[in-house]
Amino acid sequence: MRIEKIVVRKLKMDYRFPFETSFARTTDREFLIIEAYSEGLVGYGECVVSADPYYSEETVGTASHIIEEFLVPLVFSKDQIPHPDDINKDFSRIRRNNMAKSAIEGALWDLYAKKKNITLTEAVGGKKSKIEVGVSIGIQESLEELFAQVQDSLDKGFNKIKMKIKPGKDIEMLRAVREKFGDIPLMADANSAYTLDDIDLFKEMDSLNLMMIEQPLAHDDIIKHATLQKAITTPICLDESIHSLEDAQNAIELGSCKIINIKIGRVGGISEAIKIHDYCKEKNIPVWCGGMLESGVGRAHNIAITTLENFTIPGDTAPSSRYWHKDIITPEVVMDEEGYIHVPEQAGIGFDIDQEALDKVTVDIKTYTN
Ligand code: OSB
Ligand code: MG
Repeated sequence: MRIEKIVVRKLKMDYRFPFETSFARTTDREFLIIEAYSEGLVGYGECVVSADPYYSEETVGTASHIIEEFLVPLVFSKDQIPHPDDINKDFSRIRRNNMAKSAIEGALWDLYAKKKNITLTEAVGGKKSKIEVGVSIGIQESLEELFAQVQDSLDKGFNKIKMKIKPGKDIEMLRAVREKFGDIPLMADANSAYTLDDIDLFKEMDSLNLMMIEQPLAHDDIIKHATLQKAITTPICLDESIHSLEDAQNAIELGSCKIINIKIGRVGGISEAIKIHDYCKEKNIPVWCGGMLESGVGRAHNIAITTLENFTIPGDTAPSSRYWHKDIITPEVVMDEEGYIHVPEQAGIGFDIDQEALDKVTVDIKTYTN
């Protein structure tokens, strides 16, 4: 395919409620939506950055710069892009900036699937017709609020409860939830808030029978996680530390984790996500799809990769209504009572863009023509 035009929209959307992690409390989201045009079709990609560099180093500003100055010119320099994997190879010359790359690559994946008149799920080689869903619950002020959130999530049918933790709001809250709700599928996400000095805390957590503890140590660490994993029985799941297949290979080789959270944006796109999935499958390391509080466009991409076989643990891709008053896709992402999202059957990402809703939350538009 030859890309004729790329549109970069900057969006600002308010969450239905504030979301607190160990690194920030957020009430709204600034991010980018990419439109890639070719022969009357449009492919959509989401750049899962935030306004601030607290989860990763990328922001709306850095991603816009990399997209405008490097990625768009690179895409336009190609007369034909036979497959999205090809653009992944071309982008590899540019170091990191994975969320920026992933946004453009994601739009090309959608476009590729639409051109072939197949679903994005078929394009990535996924087989499932529905995917199992979990929920990520932010840090709550009080135990009462936490209990209410957990109860509500169980009532809605979510198949995994992930609790965000930080020092001072960790083992007591996890223990309280375990005692009140019994043997529910429960895990914790620390977003790098701890060090090896906290090893005794993690040993104590072993008694809570958590499904896993996500990213307990530094965002760029693989070595110390191996030390921690050897000292505890709870599986460690890496999120922030894994940016590529190479990172995944190193982490698995060193025994730094027993599970990997794959986020398309963090690893630079769907092509790399598939490579990590395949490698983990070969090594018997289960994976699940993480979330970045995406709009429906990012959610649709997440649904597609979660249909791959080794995504055996429920992901964080919850329904649109959990986050947004009004999502930018139609229909919105919904979940059935058993906590499954049914994979859409329409070509490409499988959802239409709600143009009016999209225009309403667009704060800036840049158009690049080839
Ligand atoms: O660490 O998985 C994370 C949200 C923003 C940044 C990082 C993370 C998260 C979540 C929420 O856990 C997942 C979601 O509901 O999309
Ligand atoms: Mg995480």
